Amino acid sequence: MEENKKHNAQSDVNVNENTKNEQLEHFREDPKDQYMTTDQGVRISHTDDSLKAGSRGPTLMEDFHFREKMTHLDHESIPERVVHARGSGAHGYFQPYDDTLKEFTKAKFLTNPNTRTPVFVRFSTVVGSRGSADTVRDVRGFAAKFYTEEGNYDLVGNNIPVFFIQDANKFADLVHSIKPDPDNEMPQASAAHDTFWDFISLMPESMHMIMWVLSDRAIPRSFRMMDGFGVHTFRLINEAGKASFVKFHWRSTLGAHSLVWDEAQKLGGKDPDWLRRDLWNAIDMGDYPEFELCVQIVPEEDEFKYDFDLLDATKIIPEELVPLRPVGKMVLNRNPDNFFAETEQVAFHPGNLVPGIDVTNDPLLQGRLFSYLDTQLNRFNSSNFTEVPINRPVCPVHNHHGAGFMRQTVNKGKVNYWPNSLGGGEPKMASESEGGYVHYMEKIDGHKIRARSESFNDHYSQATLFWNSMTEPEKKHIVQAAHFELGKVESKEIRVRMLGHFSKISNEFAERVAKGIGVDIPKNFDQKSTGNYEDNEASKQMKKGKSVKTSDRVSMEKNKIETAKSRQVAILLEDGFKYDEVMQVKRALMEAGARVKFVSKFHGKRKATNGDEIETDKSHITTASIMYDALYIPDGKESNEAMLNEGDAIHFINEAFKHGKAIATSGNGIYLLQKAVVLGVDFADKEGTKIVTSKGVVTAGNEARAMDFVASFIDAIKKHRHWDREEKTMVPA
Ligand code: HDE
Repeated sequence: MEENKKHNAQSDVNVNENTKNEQLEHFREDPKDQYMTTDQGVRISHTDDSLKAGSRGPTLMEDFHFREKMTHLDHESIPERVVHARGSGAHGYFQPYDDTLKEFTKAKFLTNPNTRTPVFVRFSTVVGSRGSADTVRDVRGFAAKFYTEEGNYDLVGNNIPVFFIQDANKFADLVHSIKPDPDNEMPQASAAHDTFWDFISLMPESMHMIMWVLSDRAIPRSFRMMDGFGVHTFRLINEAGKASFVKFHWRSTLGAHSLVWDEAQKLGGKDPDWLRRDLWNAIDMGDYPEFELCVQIVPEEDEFKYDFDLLDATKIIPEELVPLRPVGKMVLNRNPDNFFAETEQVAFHPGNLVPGIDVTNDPLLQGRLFSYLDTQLNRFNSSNFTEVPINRPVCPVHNHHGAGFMRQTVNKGKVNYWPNSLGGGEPKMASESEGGYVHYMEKIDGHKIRARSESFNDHYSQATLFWNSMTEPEKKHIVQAAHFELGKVESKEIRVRMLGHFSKISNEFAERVAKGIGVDIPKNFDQKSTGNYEDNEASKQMKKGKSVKTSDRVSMEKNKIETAKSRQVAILLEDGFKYDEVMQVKRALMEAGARVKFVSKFHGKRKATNGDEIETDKSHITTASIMYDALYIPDGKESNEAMLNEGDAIHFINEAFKHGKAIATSGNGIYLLQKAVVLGVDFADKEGTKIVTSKGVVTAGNEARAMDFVASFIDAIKKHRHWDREEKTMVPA
């Protein structure tokens, strides 16, 4: 039924999506069949030598082509974003499933299932500079620009549903503490240094966020495999003017999956573009990333019903209290044509709102409403950045902002003010019924005060909820992350303070962290927040509000989506493998949606036992096990024996094993796995008919049915990582 609805919604669409493409087309340059010209359109006859007075003489000032070319290069960069500098973008569309959200909002793009709204999404890391590695431990930005018929709407979110601080006035301090130190500009793209943990250890409000940042959420396997969150509570407004509170969520249809920390660090060196490349290749190959937009809706009258404040961005609304309601799907189906013009120049702003969506008084959101426009002015040096193609709305834009650097629009006539009679009073105002944006008329009554509400003054409950909702492997990863991060902190005082906070979250957690960082948990720890908190009636009401102690929905493991779609599988082989088996496995993997690469010692052709050949895609020099989700080693005595004598092949196997990846082999390959010191798993008898799956290692005797073998392998791939293998510490890699 639900599926049908989705299907029908796709067939009869008013493809607003094309409007954006046409709009952009005018600016898109295609060099096909064209001459190279100067910026003035003059054809260039030669671009490889500058104009000189004699072939050994000085360059002449009159060389307008050289001067123009050089000037362009000299001015090619714009200031990188102060945070979220490193990002990757993609085009796509959003389409609602049905019109049922009309009950809550009049925003057409959320309620008209016949409209596909074009979107541009930019994923990013936060801390590192533009050229930094993709796989560092960090929050990921998840910013979406919807080019709706009623103007641009930006949902500028993250892949973690809460934030470090409650008030925007602390943002500069947070950013300074986490960015490289001001004296030596180290470390790059990492929180693992004294200044960050010093700041955090004095900021109890950051504890919930810290738990998420130490968790595997902060090292996603792919931008396509992470969830997104609007973080703040926003408002939806319906046709009748009634408001409801709302939290926005993006759910990846591939599920949320992560790397292993060791893998993330190695990828940072071997392929710093890992996440960017993954997104680009997936779109290029037609594996379009998909995200379901969901909302949590809280009626206005329930504002004080919970034991946390909806305006506090360090809190989630547990889904057990308010379930997610699916709204529609976003599909990212087109790579940008030009990184600078699109991904670098796109300018997001949480204040880009359309009728039907409004903000709340969340003090973090309020600060953001100032910052984004301000930061764009620094980056673009002009308020005309809204005219850059990637930032232009698809609906008409008419106003009297007529000047400034690089103004594109040529406004006609004498009248550039309002009200006017000489211009016939146009462009005119729109009433609410004509689509005019009207701010929600919230009643405000209060003293001017530098303080927060007392209802913001609980910094540990949801950090505890997060810890208590994790599976054991997830807890283990959080502890290991804390060992790394705090292990890099030189000040013992800061480490002790962090243990104090951790003991308030969970004694078990604090004790496990303490073991790895060489300091003891402090007694009677009480680090007060630096904020001023003012008691009020609303806070009293919230103290008695509803809560939950755990929330299964915050665990990635408990919500794992099992799919082999777009998983990367390495096939390791040398001369003398069994051709038919390889082809059968490859075909089945591809049918399940996985992607396959042949890897051997060198690039070139490898010969099978029957004489057929396979061209390898990668050599051990150009790839590594960390670039794959699973490993298959085909049977073949000669091939397997060659690998036994190849350090790189053995390392590949060991590392894939250590990182919990699905591994499959049959016949002689079993002997290879055993010799490669794959420990603590059961193997099939290599001459038998049995298939054995043991902790994600699938082995089959050479009499086993190939199709059953592949099916077991695909099942193991679907599980993503087999953490039960981590129990073994004796894996060299
Ligand atoms: Fe941002 N943030 N932020 N942020 N943010 C920026 O704007 C800021 C916050 C987020 O791909 C900047 O254009 C303040 C929360 C994303 O281009 C800047 C505060 C969330 C991106 C800025 C926050 C975000 C940014 C830098 C606290 C999740 C990248 C460049 C009050 C809901 C967008 C720019 C892109 C970028 C300010 C906190 C998400 C400086 C003041 C919370 C995804 O304006």
